[in-house]
Amino acid sequence: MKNSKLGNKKVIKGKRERYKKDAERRYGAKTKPGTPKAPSQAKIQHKEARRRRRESAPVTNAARSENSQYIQWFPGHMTRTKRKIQADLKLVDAVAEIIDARVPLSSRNPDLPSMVGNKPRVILMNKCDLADPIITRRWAQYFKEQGIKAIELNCKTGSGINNFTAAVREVLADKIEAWAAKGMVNRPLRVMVVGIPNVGKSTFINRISKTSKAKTEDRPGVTRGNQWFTLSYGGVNIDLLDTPGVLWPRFDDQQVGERLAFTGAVKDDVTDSQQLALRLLEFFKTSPTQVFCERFGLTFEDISDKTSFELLDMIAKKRGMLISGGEADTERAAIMLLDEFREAKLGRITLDELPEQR
Ligand SMILES: Nc1nc2c(ncn2[C@@H]2O[C@H](COP(=O)(O)OP(=O)(O)OP(=O)(O)O)[C@@H](O)[C@H]2O)c(=O)[nH]1
Ligand SMILES: [Mg+2]
Repeated sequence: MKNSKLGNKKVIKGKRERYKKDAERRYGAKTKPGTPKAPSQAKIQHKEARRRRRESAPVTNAARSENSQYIQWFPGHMTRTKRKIQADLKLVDAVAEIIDARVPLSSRNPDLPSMVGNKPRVILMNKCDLADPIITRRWAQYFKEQGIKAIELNCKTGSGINNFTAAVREVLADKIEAWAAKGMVNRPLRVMVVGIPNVGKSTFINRISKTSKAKTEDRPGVTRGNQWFTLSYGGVNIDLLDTPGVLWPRFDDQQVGERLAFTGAVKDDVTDSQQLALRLLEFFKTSPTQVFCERFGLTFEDISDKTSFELLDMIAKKRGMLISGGEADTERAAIMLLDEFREAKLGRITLDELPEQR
């Protein structure tokens, strides 16, 4: 048969050649494959602005250390998400702000009030299983005193999830009464789930809907668009809108950026793991814990006498992380240390103190 596979390929190739020639005639020849494309003027300007911002950024508090680094992560999709959140706000009755119980202050986006206005809001303190339980209780009390409805959650097990509908109904009490007066009895509660990246927004939705429809992963920046989920929980109809995690353009307090990098809300690619691990060790030097010492076979004297780098070196050697020549592989040890912190293997640690203790 004439219309063989080869024959078809030829026709397509011919078409492609024609398209290419036509495009070259109109827009000029493309650079040869392998030739790096020159950055556009806009890209150069963007990079230059970023460099200027970086240099002018004030470094505050504990971040003043030789191991401190400037942390920032605000990719374009976050700006788009902010706009989408504002646009979709009219579709919801309330906003559920998910925060990380290990950093109840640092994980609250300061731009959120301007994004969601005065929509009734509840705070879900998630990942309680990784935070210090006593401090989490104090934070919950603190929010209560501030007149903010907050509930403690562990979306890994579902603990605390049955308080969600009651909390939403409480902040929407007036609206629910008005709906009932109009005969709208089982009207779904429409709630937008917002928060910084990797705090467990999608995991919460999966947990409450008893499905795994929302994509989740142990890295920030997984959800890329707003998505609705319809469910019924304890006889209450709920529509939840999952949103991508949003940070803000600049951490004025670099300690905030650092803490968000420790907990995994900032993409690892934009930080230097070793410097970050050294900063984490500086935290353990000021607040040493038994669990930390035992895990790496260190004494409290080691922790106070040694520099963070010496500690990282010791940890690498104790874990057999060596490079050729028997030297410690501190880069590998740094990544391991951050991973273990994130999994609470170094203890259940809350990094943010309550305002009165600051
Ligand atoms: N230990 C613990 N891990 C949790 C909890 N909730 C979520 N996770 C984990 O946190 C990681 C991030 O969860 P996601 O639901 O993808 O987070 P997200 O907020 O939707 O993240 P983005 O879509 O990137 O903004 C996953 O590995 C979850 O398993 C929790 O309560 N405890
Ligand atoms: Mg998500």
